[in-house]
Amino acid sequence: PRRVVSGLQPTGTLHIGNYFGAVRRCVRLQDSGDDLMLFIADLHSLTTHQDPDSLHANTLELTAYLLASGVDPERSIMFVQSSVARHAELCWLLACLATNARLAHLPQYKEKSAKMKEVPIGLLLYPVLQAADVLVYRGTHVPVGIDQLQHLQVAAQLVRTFHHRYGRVFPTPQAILSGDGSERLRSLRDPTKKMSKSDSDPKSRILLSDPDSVIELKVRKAVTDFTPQVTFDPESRPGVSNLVMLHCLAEDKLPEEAVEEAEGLTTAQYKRVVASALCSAIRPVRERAARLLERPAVLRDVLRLGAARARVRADEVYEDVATRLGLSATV
Ligand code: AQP
Repeated sequence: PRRVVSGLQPTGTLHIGNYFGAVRRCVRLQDSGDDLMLFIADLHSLTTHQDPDSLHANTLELTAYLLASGVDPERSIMFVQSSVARHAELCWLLACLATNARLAHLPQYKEKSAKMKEVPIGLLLYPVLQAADVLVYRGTHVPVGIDQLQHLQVAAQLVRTFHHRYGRVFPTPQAILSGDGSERLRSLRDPTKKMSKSDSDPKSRILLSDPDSVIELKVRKAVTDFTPQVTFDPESRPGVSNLVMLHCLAEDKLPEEAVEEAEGLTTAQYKRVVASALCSAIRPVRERAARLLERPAVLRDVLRLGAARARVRADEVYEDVATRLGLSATV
C-alpha cells in the first residue's frame, strides 16, 4: 500500500478548513487502505512563539479531534512529532544538503519572514523538516494543498541530491491533491483570503468546537455579494462559491448539485441550508471530541503507543541513512 504521511500543527482548535482540507482527507485515505502516519507537528509550531501550557493543551485537544474525526490508532499510526527524535535528526542531515538560496526563495518563507523583525532559522528550515517528516518513514504520498506543492518539490530535490551522493534510499514522495476544492476554503469575512487559525476575526472561521448556534451565526454573517442568486463561480463570486463548497463538503455532493438544490433561493435563504448541512456534519465530531477530552489518560496512551510504533519505523530508515553517510550511528 501507499505510505501516506501528514501532520497538523497544535496551534489552536481546528477550523473546518483544516477539517475538510486535511483531517477528513487523511481519514478517507486510511479508510481506503492507505498506510497512514499522522503526526501532531509540535516542532513545526515552534517556528512561531508558543506558550508552553497552551502547546501542551492544544496537543491533547488535537489528539481528541483527530480520533473524533475517525483516525483509527490501530490501523494508522498517530503520534507527536517531537516524541520521535529521528525527525529532527534527519532534518539536520538533510539541512546539510539544502541550500540557503533555494530555501530563502520559497514564496511562503518570503511572505512569512517579511512580517517578522527577527526571522528564526527554524522558519527557513521548515520545508527541510517537512521533508524529514516524510522521508524518515520512506513515505510515498503526501496529501497537500496547492500552496504546499513548493515544499514537496524541496523534498524531491533533497531526495535527488541524496541519491546522487549516497545512493538510493528514499522514494520520491508524490502529492495527493483532493481535486474537490477542499484545499483552500476561504475566510467567511474576506473571501479573497483563506480560512485561517491566525485570522484576528473569529467570525472568519468555523471551529470544530463551535456549537450549532455559533455555526448558524457565522454562516449568516458570511460576506457574499450583491447578487441574490446562488451560483458557483469561485473567480467572480468567491463568497457565495465558498458557501457552495462548504455545502458540498458537508454533504458530499458536487457544486452543480448544490446549485440546483439552491434554485429559487436567495443567498440569505441558502445560508440556512448551508448552516444546517455544516451543523449535521460537525456535530458528531464535536460531541465525540468532547467525550474523549474527558479522558486525557486515554489520549496520552494513544500517543505513547503511536510514538513507539513510529520510532521502530524511523529508526530503521535513519540507521540506513546514517550508515550511508558514514556516520557510526547505533540505534
Ligand atoms: N483554508 C483552508 N482550506 C483548506 N485546508 C486548509 N488548511 C489550512 N487552512 C485551510 C489545511 O489544514 C492543514 C493544517 O495545517 P497546519 O496545522 O499546519 O495549519 P496551517 O496550514 O498553518 O493553516 P491554519 O490552520 O489556517 O493556520 P494559519 O493561521 O497558520 O494559516 C494543512 O494541511 C492545510 O493545508
